[in-house]
This record gives sequence, C-alpha cells and structure tokens, in this order.
Amino acid sequence: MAEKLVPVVCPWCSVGCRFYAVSVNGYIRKIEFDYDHPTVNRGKLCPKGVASYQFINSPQRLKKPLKRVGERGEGKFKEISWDEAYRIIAEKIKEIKETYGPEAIAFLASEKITFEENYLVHKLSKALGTNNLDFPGRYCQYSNSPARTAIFGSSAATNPFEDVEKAELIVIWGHNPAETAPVFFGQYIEKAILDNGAEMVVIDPRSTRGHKYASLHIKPYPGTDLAIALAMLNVVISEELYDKEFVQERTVGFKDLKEAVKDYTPEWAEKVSGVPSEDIRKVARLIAGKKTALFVNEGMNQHVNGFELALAIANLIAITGNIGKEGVWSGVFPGAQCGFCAAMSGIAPNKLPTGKLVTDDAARAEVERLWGFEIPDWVGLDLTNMIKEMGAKIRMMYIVGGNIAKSAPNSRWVREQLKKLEFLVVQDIFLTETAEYADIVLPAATWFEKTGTAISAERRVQRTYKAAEAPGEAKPDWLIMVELAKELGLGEFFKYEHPDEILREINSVIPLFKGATPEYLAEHPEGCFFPCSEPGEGTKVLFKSAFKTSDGKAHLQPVKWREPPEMPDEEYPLWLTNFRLVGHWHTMTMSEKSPSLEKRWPDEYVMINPIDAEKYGIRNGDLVKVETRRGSVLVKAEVTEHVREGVIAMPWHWQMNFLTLNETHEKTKMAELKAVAARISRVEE
Ligand SMILES: Nc1nc2c(c(=O)[nH]1)N[C@H]1C(S)=C(S)[C@@H](COP(=O)(O)OP(=O)(O)OC[C@H]3O[C@@H](n4cnc5c(=O)[nH]c(N)nc54)[C@H](O)[C@@H]3O)O[C@H]1N2
Ligand SMILES: Nc1nc2c(c(=O)[nH]1)N[C@H]1C(S)=C(S)[C@@H](COP(=O)(O)OP(=O)(O)OC[C@H]3O[C@@H](n4cnc5c(=O)[nH]c(N)nc54)[C@H](O)[C@@H]3O)O[C@H]1N2
Ligand code: SF4
Ligand SMILES: [Mo]
Repeated sequence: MAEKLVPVVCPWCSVGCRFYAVSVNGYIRKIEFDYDHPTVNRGKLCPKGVASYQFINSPQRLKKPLKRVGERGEGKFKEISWDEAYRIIAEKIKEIKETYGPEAIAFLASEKITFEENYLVHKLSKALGTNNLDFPGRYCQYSNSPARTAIFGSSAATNPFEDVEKAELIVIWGHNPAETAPVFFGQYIEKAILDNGAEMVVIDPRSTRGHKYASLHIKPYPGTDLAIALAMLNVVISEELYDKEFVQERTVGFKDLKEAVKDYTPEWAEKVSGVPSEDIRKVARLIAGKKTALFVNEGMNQHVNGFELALAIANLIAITGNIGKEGVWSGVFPGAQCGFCAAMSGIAPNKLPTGKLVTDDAARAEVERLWGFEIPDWVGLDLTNMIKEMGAKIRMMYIVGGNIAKSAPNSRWVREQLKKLEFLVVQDIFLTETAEYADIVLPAATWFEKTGTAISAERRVQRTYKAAEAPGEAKPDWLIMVELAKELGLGEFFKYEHPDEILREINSVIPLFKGATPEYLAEHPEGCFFPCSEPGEGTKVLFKSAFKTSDGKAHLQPVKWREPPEMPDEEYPLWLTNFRLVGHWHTMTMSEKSPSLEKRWPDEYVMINPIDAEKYGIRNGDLVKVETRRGSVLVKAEVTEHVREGVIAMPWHWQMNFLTLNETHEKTKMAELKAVAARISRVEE
C-alpha cells in the first residue's frame, strides 16, 4: 500500500492553512504538517485542521442521488440513478421556465465549493436566464464589503497577514479570531503582542480566551457599536487627532463627515451602548496615534445597522491614515476557505463574474461575448428575499452547498417557506436539514476529493489537489454542473474535462485573476495575492498610491445613528447575541461528523452574567428557556462573568436561528443575526 502525500488547503476557515493529506489507495488516513512550504500557517494547525479528514470519511456521506417519496420536510427518499436525476431536474426546469419564466428560478452557490465550481454555478444560472443568484455568505461580509467599496472602491484586506506583526495596535472589534481563525491568531496576532510589544484593544460584549492580552476591553450592548464608532470619529475630529496630510491628499468629503458626527459625543454614546465615555476616548486616541491593524467580523457585520457601522469604521481608518502602507491591516475577513471564491466569481443578484453590474450594458455585452449567450439585465433577489418569495415569485430553487434551514435567520419561517417551493434541488455531501425539504438530492464529492482553487482572507489564491476518491457515486460539483448543462442542451458552453480548464477560463474572464493560472499555482504552493494581472506574487499591499475609486481618493461618507430593529423592552428585557466555537462549523453538518470535535464540543449553552442569573433565579448548569418573538429553545445555562450584564449569548451552531430576526438592511440585505430582544427563565427538569 503506497502512501501518497498530496498538498491540500484546509477545508474549513479562511486562514488558508496548507498541509499534506496522507492518501492510501484513494482513502485519507491522516494529515501531516507541510514543513516544505512554509506559507501562512508555518506548519501549524488548529483542532479543526487536524480533524479535517474525519467528516470526509463519515459513513453518513451521501452516495447516490435521491428522490423525495414522502412529504416535504419528512426526509423520506429513494435512491435513483444520475441519469434519472438529471432528467427530472432538466424537465422541471423546462416546465417552470415555460410556465413562469426564468425569473421563477433561483440558485445558491457556496463558500464550501471551489472557485471553479462557484464560477460554473454562476455561469449555469445566467445560461438559464436568471439573476436570482446568491449564497449564504450574504449573511457574512455584506455590511463591511459594500461599505468599504463605497469608500475605497474595493473591500478586500489591505495587507498580508505578515504585516500584522509590524502593527503597534491591534483592535479586535466583533471578531474572535482566537477561535474562528486560530492559526492566524497564534502566528500573527500573538507574535505581534508577545514578540513585538503591540498593544491590543477588544470591543465585544463577551470576553474569550483570545482577549486575555487586551489592555482595554470595551463591552457594548449588541447592535450599539455604531454609537461607539460615531463617538470615536467625533473625538478624533474634535481633538484634531486625524492625519491632516492624509486627509488633505488622499480623501474627499471630510467636511461633511465632520458635520455629521459633531453631536455624537462619547457621553451620548455611553448612554446608548453602556460603554464608559472615557474608554471610548481612549480607544479613539490610540487608533489615531498608532499604526493600527483593525479586525472586524461578524459582531460588526451581522446587524441591520452593520452597513452604517462599517462606513463609520472605514471613515475612522481613513482619517487616521491607517491604510495604504505597511504595518497596518483592515478589510473584509471572509470566514470560509471559499467565501472569497463565491464573492470574486460574482455570486450576487446584481453582478457579473467580472464584478461589474448586470445593469451595465457594456459590461454585460463583454461577458456575453466571452460566454456566447445572452445574459438577463434585471437585478435578481438576494437570499432573504428569495426565501420571502418562495411559492410566489420563486418557484424553484437549486442549492449547492448551503444549509439555509439552519443558517438563515428565523428558521421556523424558513422551513415553512421551503415547503412552498414547487421544486427544490439540494446538492450537498450530507442529508442536511435543508435537503430534507428537497425533491432531488445530489451527492457531491467534497474537499480533498477534487482539485481546485481556494482564496484566503489575506487574498492569497492557492490550489488544492485531489487526494481521495469520493464515496459511492458522489461527483465533484463542477462535474455535476457540466453534466446537467448537457442535459439542459447547454453543453456547448460547458465543455470542461478538468478544473484546470475552468481556471483558465476564469483567467481570461475575471481580470483580477489573470495571473493565477493552474501552471503558476502548481509551481508555487504559496500561491499569489489577487489582484494578480500576470503570473507572479500579485499585489501584497493595496492602495499604496491610490484607492480604487473613480478619482483615486477615499470617499468619506457621512453617517448617522440608526437604532437596531429590535431592542429590549419590558416583555423581552435582555439582549441576545451569538458566537462560534473553535470546534464547530456553522450548521455542524461537517463538525458533528468529526468524532474528535464532536467529543470535545458536545453541547450548546447560554452565557449569562451572575447579576442577571440571580435576578432570574438561574444557577450554573440549570436548564433554561430562551425566548424571542420568533420562538424558544431549551439550553443549559453557563453563569459567567465572561458576558456583560444585560446580555445573554449562545453559540449559534445548534438552534440559535429559531430566535433571530429576518429583517434586512434596505441596501445591503444583511439580516439581524446578532442582536435581538430576549427573555430567559429556568425550566424544571
Ligand atoms: N471554528 C469556527 N471557525 C470559523 C467558523 C465557524 O463556524 N467555526 N466560521 C467562519 C466564518 S464563515 C466566519 S464569517 C468567521 C466569523 O468569525 P467571527 O466574527 O469571529 O465569529 P463570531 O464568533 O460569530 O463573532 C465574533 C464575536 O462577535 C461578538 N459579538 C456578538 N455580537 C456583537 C455586537 O453586537 N458587537 C460586538 N462588538 N461584538 C459582538 C461575539 O461575542 C463574538 O466573540 O469565522 C470563520 N471561522
Ligand atoms: N445567527 C447566526 N446565523 C448565521 C451566522 C451567525 O454568526 N449567526 N453566520 C452566518 C455566516 S457568516 C455564514 S458564512 C453562513 C453560513 O451558512 P451556510 O453556508 O448555509 O452554512 P454551512 O453549515 O457552512 O453550510 C455549508 C453546506 O455545504 C455542504 N458542503 C460541504 N462541502 C461541500 C462540497 O464540496 N460540495 C457541496 N455541494 N456541499 C458541500 C455542507 O455539508 C453544508 O451543508 O451562516 C450565517 N448564519
Ligand atoms: S486555522 Fe482555519 S485553515 Fe488553519 S487549520 Fe484551523 S480551520 Fe484550518
Ligand atoms: Mo461567514
């Protein structure tokens, strides 16, 4: 039995760690550190990385296409052949197109499939005439991404991870990288602090292991961070701490910004957020005075006022001159190994693969010329609105690698809506909660079972290679798209026999990835940084001399306070928020099938401060009911100082979305996934 070492990228988070899969006869036995290629992880892995081959070998993997035989949601299926599955899907697509038009069909792509596969889902949806295209990452970076695009013309991270080690101040705002990007935290943030003496500030209603280095930890009520950011702008401007030269030379709109924030004093922000005004002043002065790496993630993004918050923070970065040079860091931090793959292949209801808008006639014509078919010119629906329209505007949905019955807000509502679809296809590696509502379930080959491209949070484009055979009849997502296209009579546009051919097409269609060729990436396991217009290292630091806006300047945006859509009241007096555990992944389809993770992180719980616990007669370990206006769940209580008074917090992997709110921001379509009003009571066991 020959052992083969296959270089792979980790299948979980966006840090982009590399290692070897040890493959024996098409089966992965274990993983081994890759010391030969000292890239981002420098030979280190977190518990999920170490366990990454376990879910792949799970006996519960889908192995044959399935057809629903019971009621929708009942989860009763029979096995069918691929030929029959493709025939049924193609007939149904034809019927729905003829009856309602292509705008009744919606597609979801995924953060869990490769760049090449996202590109093909996009191409197939447009070939069928629909722009109803999105992915569950809609709930991920879609506050920060549009905000930074508005100000800087592009939202990706400004600097490589290695620059974090050169920063003087590290601000972690609504982000818990010690658990959600652990190797990045250990190799870059800890090194900056322990080896190079950087200072750390945290803004989070909870404290976690990773916050232990913080010289200052401010704990806002969830959803009120915007007040803090506005007050910081107020301090930096009124105390004249901003970088005058940078503001003068590289930004426009300062006067309007100054006017907009003049009344948002730290004393006002204290009343809204519960954070002492002096602490807000201190953090503002630190950011203005030091070379700052500022990390924001879901505690900041996942709010209906997240867009305004992201604008305020990006303004702050700009006026303090913490951008466009070495030793600073800011930008979106997409969470999954392929979050960027979906975003950069234009997975969105209003985009082309080139990143331009579907409503831009010239841009559309350019892609039509490259693809050879007509592209619809209307803006499609985003994910939450697709769910709202199920059974009305949306009759059919094709979901590749997403588990919206658990990951989208207000799960009970989502499941009721799923029942209204006339036809649902789910392409996944397990029979998920969403797949239980499907008419046809297609078994996909997963990471390690296919070759393809991943893009990490620092914009690093890396290739990962096939190390194992897929179980049963499971097929790679790209091949399923190719075969289905043939059945649909679209074969001439999908003539690919290997992912390399798809990547070559991406090289010629998406300008930012022109140089990320299969050949370059094969020879350079460390990959390249996009934008890479020719084979080579690519662009490590963005905006050194100009921003990506029309005039090259940062367009500062005036921002106003905006209340969260739901606030505590007499009936629901507490703020409820949520977070991730290092050992679980989203809706747990994969992590619960990874024995070493499931064993160490077996249960959910709700964190409650001792003062609140006493008020509600709750002791550590009690079973409690957590309720919001959407529903209620039973969990164990963890009485702990690690969450501030007035706030309760749960990991979201289990039941959280039965409690969240499906209201969205009018422009970004971000839902309120983090801050809702709740009550808690002890339950007799
Ligand atoms: N282990 C693991 N790692 C992951 C993932 C996973 O599921 N598991 N998912 C990946 C993905 S896709 C993503 S997007 C990233 C997300 O990475 P993170 O953003 O780090 O994830 P969360 O734990 O959801 O949220 C971060 C912090 O926000 C805080 N928070 C909650 N509400 C608020 C608020 O209103 N204001 C402030 N300031 N803070 C608040 C929480 O207490 C939490 O500590 O992680 C990626 N990495
Ligand atoms: N309340 C609350 N809700 C949240 C969040 C939160 O912090 N709080 N976070 C949000 C964020 S940031 C995100 S990114 C979303 C994530 O939302 P989802 O993407 O819906 O969540 P996952 O559980 O990652 O679902 C990925 C699916 O892909 C499948 N899969 C894995 N590999 C493959 C493959 O190779 N091919 C195919 N076809 N399928 C595959 C998995 O089995 C799984 O079913 O959730 C969002 N929802
Ligand atoms: S930090 Fe992320 S990419 Fe690295 S081993 Fe852990 S899960 Fe994998
Ligand atoms: Mo995410």
